[in-house]
Amino acid sequence: MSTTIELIGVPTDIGAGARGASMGPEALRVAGLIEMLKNHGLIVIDSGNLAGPTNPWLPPVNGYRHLAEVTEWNEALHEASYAALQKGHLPIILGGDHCLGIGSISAVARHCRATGKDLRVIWLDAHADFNTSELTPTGNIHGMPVAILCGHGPEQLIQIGGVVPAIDSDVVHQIGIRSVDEGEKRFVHQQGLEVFDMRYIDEHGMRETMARALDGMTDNTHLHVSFDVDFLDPAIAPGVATTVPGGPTYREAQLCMEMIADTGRLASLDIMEVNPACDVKNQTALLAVDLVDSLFGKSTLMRDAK
Ligand code: 6HN
Ligand code: MN
Ligand code: MN
Ligand code: MN
Repeated sequence: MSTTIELIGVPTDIGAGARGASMGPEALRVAGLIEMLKNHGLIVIDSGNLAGPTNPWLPPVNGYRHLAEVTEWNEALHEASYAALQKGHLPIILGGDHCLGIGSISAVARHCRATGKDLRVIWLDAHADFNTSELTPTGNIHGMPVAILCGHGPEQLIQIGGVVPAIDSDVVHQIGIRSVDEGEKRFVHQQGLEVFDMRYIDEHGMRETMARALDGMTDNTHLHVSFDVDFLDPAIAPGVATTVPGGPTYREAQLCMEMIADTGRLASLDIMEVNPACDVKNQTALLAVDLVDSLFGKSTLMRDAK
C-alpha cells in the first residue's frame, strides 16, 4: 500500500437531488480524517478543495440535470486524481455527491491501463447508480456514474479519461444494494454487474459476501473502494440525502472494511454523499472516519494485540 495519502476535496452537490453534499469535504476534515490517517503512520497531503461551477438548481434537460456542470467538475477531478496516482499517492476523494465517481474511477482506470494493473472496484452503496437518461426517474446524474463508466451515457461524460468504456462492467462489485429503479434493475442484469444486495447479505452474512467480492485478487490488483455513505443503515448514518432503510449495521460495516483492509490492496478511495445538512452533530462524518480507520487496518481484535 502507498504510504502517502492525498486528500482531494470536491465540494459540490451538482449531481444530486438535494443540496448539501457540497459541505461533505469539510465535515470529513472536521471529523478528524487527517489525524486518523496520520495515526496509521501515513503521510497525508491535503490538497484542499477543487473549484468548479456553482449549483444552478435547474430541472433536468433531456434526462440529465446539470450535465454541463457535472462534466466540468468531473473533468477537474479526473485530472487531479490522475496526477495524484502518477505521483504514487493514494488518493482519497472527499465528496461531494456520487456523480464524482465518474472523474475518480476514470482516472484510476487510466492509471491501471498505463501501469498494467488489474482494476477492481468495490462499490458500497444502497443504490446501483446504473441509470441512463432513458431509465432515470429523476435526471440526477449521481444515479448514473456506474453506467457512465461502463460506457452508457452522454458523450462528454463517457469519454472522460480517453477510452470508452472507461471500465468493463465485470470489474465492479456492488455491496449493500437495496434501492434500484425498475428499468435500472433490468439494465444491471443485462450488463452482468456483480451485485451483492441486502438479501444476499441477509442470507449469507457479510463475511461470505466480502470473501466473494474480494475473491481472485492478485498482487497486481489495484483495489478502488467507492463508499457512498448511504450504504450504511440510516439508524447509524442519517447524514445523507438518499437514506434507504435496511442497510448494514455498525458491525457489518466494520467487518466489510476490515476484510478489505486484510487484502492489503487498497489503492484509491471515494467517500461520497456525506450531507451535513441532513446530519446530527456530524455523526455520519464521524462514522465514516471510524470506518475508514478500519479500512486502513485499525483492528480491535484481541488476536492482533502485539
Ligand atoms: N446515490 N436511483 C435514484 C436516482 O435518482 O437515480 C437514486 C440515486 C441515488 C444516487 O445515492 O449516489
Ligand atoms: Mn451512490
Ligand atoms: Mn446511494
Ligand atoms: Mn468477482
